[in-house]
Amino acid sequence: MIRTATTAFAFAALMAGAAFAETYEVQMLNKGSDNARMVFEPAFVQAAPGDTIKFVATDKGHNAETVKGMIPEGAEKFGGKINHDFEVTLDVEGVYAVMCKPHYAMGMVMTIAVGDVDTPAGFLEGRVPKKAKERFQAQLDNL
Ligand SMILES: [Cu+2]
Repeated sequence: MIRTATTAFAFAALMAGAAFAETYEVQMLNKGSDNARMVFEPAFVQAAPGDTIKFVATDKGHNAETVKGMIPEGAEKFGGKINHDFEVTLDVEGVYAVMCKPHYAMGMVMTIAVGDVDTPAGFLEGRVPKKAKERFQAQLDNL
């Protein structure tokens, strides 16, 4: 009886751990595996609330930060320093647009979806550079 209870507890703890422990690595690159210039790889991450995104400064000269007005209501903006790894844990469900500040106009952007969500209405209607908009659109096609 005691053994059964212990096993059940251990199993429950394991499942809880699995549900909360995901960390997704996103590299900041001068050139992606498809030869595109200035990219986050992967450019789209489907996460769950409580998951962590780790931005890795594989190449120099990049950072990762949220795009103003393009994060879920109630979520906090985030941002890392250029040339530094940076990680953030996301608890609020929704769609987060992330850019590299020096290369935003070159389209260095990526999208994080937290939870089972759709593209918010008017998400790309703000001031978004042409190349960034094209890439956001492609990333949002994953939803
Ligand atoms: Cu960059």
